[in-house]
Amino acid sequence: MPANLIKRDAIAALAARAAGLGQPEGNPRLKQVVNRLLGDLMLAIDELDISMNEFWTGVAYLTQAGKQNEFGLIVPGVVLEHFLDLRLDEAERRAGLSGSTVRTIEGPLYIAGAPLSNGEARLDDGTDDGEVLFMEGQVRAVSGEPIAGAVVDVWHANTMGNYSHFDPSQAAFNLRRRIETDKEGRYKFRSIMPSGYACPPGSQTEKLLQAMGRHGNRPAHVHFFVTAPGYRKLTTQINIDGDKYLHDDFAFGTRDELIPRVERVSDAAEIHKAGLNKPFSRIRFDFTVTKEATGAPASIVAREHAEAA
Ligand code: MBD
Ligand code: FE
Repeated sequence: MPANLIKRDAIAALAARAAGLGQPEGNPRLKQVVNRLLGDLMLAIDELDISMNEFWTGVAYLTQAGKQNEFGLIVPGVVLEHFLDLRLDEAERRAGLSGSTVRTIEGPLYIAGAPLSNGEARLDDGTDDGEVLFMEGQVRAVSGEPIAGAVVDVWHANTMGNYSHFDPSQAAFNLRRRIETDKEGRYKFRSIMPSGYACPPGSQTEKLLQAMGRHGNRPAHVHFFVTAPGYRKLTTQINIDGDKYLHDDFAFGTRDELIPRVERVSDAAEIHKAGLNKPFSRIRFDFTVTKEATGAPASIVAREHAEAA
């Protein structure tokens, strides 16, 4: 079929009617958004001459993605989750907020309610023979003041790149903890070095990426929510330097400020001192959070999370 078969004002009128714009009832914001998205979609169909076969292939794709609970994975894969971060960064900048550790995407694999401990924790349950990783740092305000009683909610993958809960072979909350900072604002943990995540083979997400000539890999990373009363919630990650996908993350989460130095420790005395018998790694990373401010865009995001059983 040729493109541009329908007049633009006819498309606009259809979108407006379908979105209930002429109706007094309903949610005005929802109508506004549906009107815009429908209108843009019909324009795209007409301009690109999207065929019926293409259209219904798309519907089937999304139906299957929904059945497999993959929207949380497709969203970062098509850059939208990163795009939302860029918008929040800019909105904060315009609200005069600055000095925080940079944010990056939450991703779809957070589980609320991880065990809470004071000052330090061990994240791994000892069943994964990965390289030991010690990580520590301080949570501070922009003024430099340490924040005692901040909560560092940390989660990461195992050496297979898999996350507990979503990977039923791991114990509940393996590699997930909440650590409350001590009186000097410090947190520390022992864990294992994660491997990068790969989209499940055969998943709808992977099919889409493949069809676009892309891969579905993330570099190894560790996720954090950092919260403290009176401060804005920070959602971020660190990436493990040297990873093959460090600057080629399918989810667009890597940011230069979030690649701390990884200290590889192989000195026998140091190994012994750490109570280990093989080389390990150490990362120091401090978090800076900004004070909550009236008029600033929300830093706490309403988002559905998988529930621990
Ligand atoms: C992950 O571990 C992740 O952090 C993101 C953003 C997407 C998929 C898997
Ligand atoms: Fe992740």
